[in-house]
Amino acid sequence: MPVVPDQSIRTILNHPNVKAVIGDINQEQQERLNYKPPICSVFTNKYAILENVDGYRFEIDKETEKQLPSLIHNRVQKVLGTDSPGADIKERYTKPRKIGIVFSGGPAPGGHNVIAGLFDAATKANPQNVIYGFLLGPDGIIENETIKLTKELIDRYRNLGGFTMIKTGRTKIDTQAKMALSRQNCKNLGLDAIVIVGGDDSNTNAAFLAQEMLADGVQVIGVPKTIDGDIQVRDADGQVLCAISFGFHTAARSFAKEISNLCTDSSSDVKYWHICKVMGRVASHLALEVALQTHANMTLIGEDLADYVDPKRIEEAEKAGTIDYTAYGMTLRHLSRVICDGIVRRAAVGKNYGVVVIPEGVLEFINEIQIFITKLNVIIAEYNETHDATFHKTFPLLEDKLDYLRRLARRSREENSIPVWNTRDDDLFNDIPEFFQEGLLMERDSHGNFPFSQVETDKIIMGLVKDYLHILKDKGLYKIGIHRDYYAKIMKSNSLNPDTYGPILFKNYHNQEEFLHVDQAIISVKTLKQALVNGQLMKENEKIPAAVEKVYKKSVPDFKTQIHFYGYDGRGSDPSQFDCNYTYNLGLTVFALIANGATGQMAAIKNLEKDFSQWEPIGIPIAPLMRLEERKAKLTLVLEKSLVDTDSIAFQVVKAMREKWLAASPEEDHYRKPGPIRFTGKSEEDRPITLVLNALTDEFDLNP
Ligand code: FBP
Repeated sequence: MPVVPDQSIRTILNHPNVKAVIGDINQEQQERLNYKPPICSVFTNKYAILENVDGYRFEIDKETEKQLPSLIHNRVQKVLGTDSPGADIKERYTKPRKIGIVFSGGPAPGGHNVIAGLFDAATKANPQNVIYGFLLGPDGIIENETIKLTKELIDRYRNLGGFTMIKTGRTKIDTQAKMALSRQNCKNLGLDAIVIVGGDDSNTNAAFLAQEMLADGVQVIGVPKTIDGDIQVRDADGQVLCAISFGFHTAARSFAKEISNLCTDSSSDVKYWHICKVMGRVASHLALEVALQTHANMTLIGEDLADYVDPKRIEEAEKAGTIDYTAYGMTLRHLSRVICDGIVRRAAVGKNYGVVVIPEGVLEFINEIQIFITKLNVIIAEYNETHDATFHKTFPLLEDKLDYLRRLARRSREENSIPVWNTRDDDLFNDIPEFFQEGLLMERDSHGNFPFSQVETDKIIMGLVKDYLHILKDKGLYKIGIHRDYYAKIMKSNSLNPDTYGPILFKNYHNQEEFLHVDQAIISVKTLKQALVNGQLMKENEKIPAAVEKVYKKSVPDFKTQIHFYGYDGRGSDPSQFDCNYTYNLGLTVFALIANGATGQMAAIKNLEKDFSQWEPIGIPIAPLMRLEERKAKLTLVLEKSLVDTDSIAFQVVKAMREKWLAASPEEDHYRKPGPIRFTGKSEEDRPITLVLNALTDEFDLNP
């Protein structure tokens, strides 16, 4: 290849056609940057005011009342628009302000638009208003790392994904020292308010900061962010205040696009089972939405597995007049059996391929694993509290950790106490594969959460599936169905009479099923020969007819998998229009709350499940939503995570469609193709399918 001289490459790079295609910003991105999200009608007025709304009820936790006395009686607030408020309101609304904003936890598509909405509303109210971005998450508040957010900077990120503008982090402001530094830094900056864009733990943190900073006159507002979709707020009577956190729709759409492509690929080369783990640390909302978007063959929903009881074993126990406690609660073994059942049934109709969706947090709902996680959480937290160095620093290697657990088990025997870790736990733990032991012993995050994304959940489950499929194969129960026409064609083209061999080869030859199933006893070429000899179709010393052997070999399944993880990719995706519009209006709502003196409130949009014209910006009180939960082995006040409601219409629809989407029948698969997130044009859906379905709740009574 001739070397291009420097001079020529410079000329090439300056060519307008080259410039047009190699620039950092492509046309799609330019369209995103230019896009102006529609605004809720209340924001078309010059001023936004707040009105306390009656008719919502919360069950207040005594402990929250004690710890957050100034916020516990906060009410739901509705944002209203006005052009002519009273002079005092006008003055308060337009007074110059300094506001700090921070991202906390994992990125979620739409975060930049929260900043853009806040900035636009703040500078519209008073061009002197200043917005600071705390860098790298809550560490930015503790360490006073900030940048002043300018219009130029914000304009570079409008409608774009990630938290790139100011980055994020997972630090929790959970000690007096960190709290004191945060207060001091906010005072030094002269802040009027801080906005915490985060998940359940970060919004919990927002409420505590709000209480703490009340004395300094610094307001704190939370924003419901997380792709996991587990911030969904209802009042005690089930009235929906926040149907979903931002970022969920984009992540689900992004995963669904990839998974739907795998459905297409897998049903084209018909040789792989694709195992897709999708993010969602605990709740399975993302997996549920992906199921609705793609109609993948099998989707596990953790919350559904948690409800599992083995009816057969209960019945047997009842007959025997005993109680079988192990019949309650899903086990990994049973789960692998459920998956195998689907695989075997599809194979029987010639489909030795398919797509399984596994939620990242599924292990949380498997009783036996949950017990390990809880026990190890306690052990690690207790160790960290009573020693100078942390558990993970002291025991960096798996062997060291196991040795510590062994010592605990031994001590439990000697002391005859009721220990967290006993010999039985130790024996069971030693039975699980090393990579899984390592996973279960991984360092918890600053909130004490178990890092599910780091655990090879799919490998654990699929390991068991593969083992069991081997057993089924050896028993002659896992076979690929042979199409009747194919069988007849092969036999005839080899001048063999299909009807002569059919009844010996297949157990269902005489019924009219489309797919023929090789007899259970035929599990090898040897047993095939035996069957043919016994059926007097050949002699012991003869060779099996090639066509017959070919048909048999076609019935022998090779279970091949491809493992995928969908998480960080979807989290970094550019937001869907739903998330762009949602987050921009959240930003406007944040300013309306701040400008009207609110604190300890979470900005939200009511009626997200309805048409945009019905969206209602509101402030939700965070404190009344808090519950005591065990974190790092201590009862701690947190915002309750919202799990998939197995009574919800969305789940019930998925459950009802399970058999159809498994498609263990000769008909075509029922895959749905959502396609990529489309920013322009009209064909993109305007809200998550889960929301569309659950919005019908009032129309149907599922539990009459
Ligand atoms: P947030 O709750 O902070 O939004 O993060 C959720 C999540 O995306 C989970 O789905 C996933 O388990 C986790 O973050 C991964 O965390 P990390 O970024 O620390 O690997």
